[in-house]
Amino acid sequence: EYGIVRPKGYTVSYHATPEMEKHHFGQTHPMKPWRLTLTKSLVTAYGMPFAMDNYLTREATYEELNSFHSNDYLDYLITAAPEDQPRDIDNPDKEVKFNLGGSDCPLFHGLYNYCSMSAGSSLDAARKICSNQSDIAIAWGGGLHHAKRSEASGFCYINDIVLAILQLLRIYPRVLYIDIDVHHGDGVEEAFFSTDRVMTVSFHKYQPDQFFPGTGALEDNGPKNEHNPGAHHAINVPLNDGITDEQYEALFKNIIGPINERYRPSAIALQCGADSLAGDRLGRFNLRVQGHGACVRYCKSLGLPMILFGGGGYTPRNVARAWAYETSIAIGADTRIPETIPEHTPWRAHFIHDTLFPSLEQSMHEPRHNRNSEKRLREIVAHVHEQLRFVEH
Ligand code: ZLV
Ligand code: CA
Ligand code: ZN
Repeated sequence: EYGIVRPKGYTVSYHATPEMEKHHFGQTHPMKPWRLTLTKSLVTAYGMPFAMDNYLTREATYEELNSFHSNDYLDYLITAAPEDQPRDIDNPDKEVKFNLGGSDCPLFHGLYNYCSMSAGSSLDAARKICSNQSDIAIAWGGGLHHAKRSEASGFCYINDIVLAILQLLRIYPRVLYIDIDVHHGDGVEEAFFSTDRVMTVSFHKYQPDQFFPGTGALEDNGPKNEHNPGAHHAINVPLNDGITDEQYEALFKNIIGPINERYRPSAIALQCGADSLAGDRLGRFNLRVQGHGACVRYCKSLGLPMILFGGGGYTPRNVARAWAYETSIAIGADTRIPETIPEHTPWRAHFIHDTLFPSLEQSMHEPRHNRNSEKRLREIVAHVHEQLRFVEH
């Protein structure tokens, strides 16, 4: 269909399971695992599975989760019961300690299964990259970048990205982590704070005390102690509301290009959080599906083995559009797929507009005022280039 064929000379793998998508965070919670079903339905309607290796995700094992997370956190996560079931009344302090059960990270039915499948998809993706069986591996169910070693945070319980990068580090000397979710990738940054084998780069809205998680200032570049190998290996790109495709794309290339030349990564881990799109329920940017996808296209052009992770994204129809389009970029079919959403797409009515590329006006009633001046963006690029002078190569 649509002339979509396997790309010549390289392999793309898609890691997912319908099991993960059945879970619910609760009626009013913005995270909707069902967006993964909508994504898969669009990918399938366009005929893309024919061009990829498709793997049904398994649950990650306790031992695998334990490669980053602590035993006491995992032990509690396994037994943690949702609000409507009898609780361990001896342990209210543990929920506080692990940041579980609040409104951001509720304890819902099947939570451990949801977490271990998200991690399983990212670990499978990493293993396919390590064994050279995939050149690009896709795990839209992963990308949960806020989770800490012993703490849930911002809708994230298990940091599947850290687990996957730890796998990559068994084979690849240096991994470049890039995060285009509208939120700061704090959990991944913190996990690799003291190593020079991972460089982390997050683009995000930054407004301390106003926007979650409040970290990721331009000047935060890793340990301040120069003797720590991780110094200068955390890059933060703090942005304001309303950034456009043109600005974001230029910024992305001006930052990732020089980082690639200076750091010479051997693999890329790209978190594609879709809450940076215009019209997202939580996001504040004016990115279109094309602008978000351009970041994936640019990373692909670097010719390195790469994992694509999901992440945030709270307007499911736009999440599905972006991740389906980015899947088409991975397989090199982006110029071949029609812009009109196929007639036979399940839940087609959910897309409201029948195009893969809604205009800003179609995405939101009134586009956000752009609060990013060209001057400030130039300062950000200059600061990042300055940091790179300290990076050994
Ligand atoms: O997209 O939340 O602002 C990766 C990701 O990056 C907060 N949380 C925390 C700090 C104090 N709180 C407020 C508690 C809010 C509880 C419920 C919502 C409910 C309805 C609508 C919006 C929210 C919400 N929560 C919006 N922003 C938050 C953030 C967490 C954002 C996590 C982003 C995760 C998957
Ligand atoms: Ca980010
Ligand atoms: Zn986010």
